[in-house]
Amino acid sequence: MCSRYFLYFLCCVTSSIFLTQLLRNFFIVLATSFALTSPLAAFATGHSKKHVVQQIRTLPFGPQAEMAQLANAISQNQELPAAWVRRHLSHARRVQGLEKLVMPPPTSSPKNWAAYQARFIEPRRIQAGVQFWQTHREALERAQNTYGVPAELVVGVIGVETFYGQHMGKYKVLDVLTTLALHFPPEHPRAQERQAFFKSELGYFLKMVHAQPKGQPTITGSYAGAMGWPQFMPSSWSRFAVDFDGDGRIDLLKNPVDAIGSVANYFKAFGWQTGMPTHYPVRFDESKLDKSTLLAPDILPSFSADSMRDKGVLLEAEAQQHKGNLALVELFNGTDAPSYVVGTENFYVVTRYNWSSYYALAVIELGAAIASEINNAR
Ligand SMILES: [Ca+2]
Repeated sequence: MCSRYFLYFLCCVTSSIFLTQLLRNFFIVLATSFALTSPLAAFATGHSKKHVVQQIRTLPFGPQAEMAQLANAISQNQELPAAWVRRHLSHARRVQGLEKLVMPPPTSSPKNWAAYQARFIEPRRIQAGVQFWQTHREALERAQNTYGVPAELVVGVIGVETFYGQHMGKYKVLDVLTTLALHFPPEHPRAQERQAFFKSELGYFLKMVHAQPKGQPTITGSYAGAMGWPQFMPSSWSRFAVDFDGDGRIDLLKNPVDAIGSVANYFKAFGWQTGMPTHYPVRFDESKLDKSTLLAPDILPSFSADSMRDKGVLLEAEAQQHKGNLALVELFNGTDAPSYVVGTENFYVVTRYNWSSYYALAVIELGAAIASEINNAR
């Protein structure tokens, strides 16, 4: 009897636990699906795309002779204590798969401006840019007055670089720069030059860490070592970053106001000319067109407006009056016909941030789209 009651009791308890668990699981599933489908829930929990990162695999570096040589060179170039440099470099880990990321894209895959444009000049990024502009209106206007660089260019850069601080990179900068300084892929067409560049950037990075009293080499950034809201490389941080909110520190990782001032200062330093347009639309007089001569200097402005006209370029009235040299910029659209614009010296200045005409035009068009929304809202 006793055992029969006990069995009955056990059965009841078990089914009640089972039922409780079933109900609990049901509510968990319900809650989870709400969290994943409701933008408000995602916002409240901070669950967003930026938290979904692929795993970064690292290994210890191999034999230490090269590392010791690198440490000595950095110590001398940057005037840092040798033991301090060695100690910091001993924490670096070799990032796997980086070699593939720094190789130029295969020539078999044609560049595609239309795809670039669709990726960067799209409603979500424009909306985030409008919000950024409204939040930092004072800093953007001050940067424009201080450096002569229009707010829309600064907003365009920060939008293309990091989607307004949302994608600043998850690689440890110490790891990627040490990996590229010691193991740059030799098959890269400019391997020697690039490897020297990353060695130098690692030096600037360690100098930066050394200058901060509590500096820890745990800063993260892109796979190439670019950091913060504006994705500055360490040498750019050292040369062009400014304390634009006046709190006594330069912080491009967490301070968008410092980022705004620093981007504007960067363009000023590279020769931005206030009031000059970046580019003009273009049509061709096919009967006179000498495209090979026009494209030979690539994006370096090399032709006056008159000289362009003689080579078959039809410019609108404002462009015909342009003082200074111009460049015919060709942008491929995959297998479709290329797009063309005429770039000014200011277009060339934008390419000093990232050496690509596709990048420059994306930054300019994103900034213009956001500026137009801002002006319409006034
Ligand atoms: Ca500051």
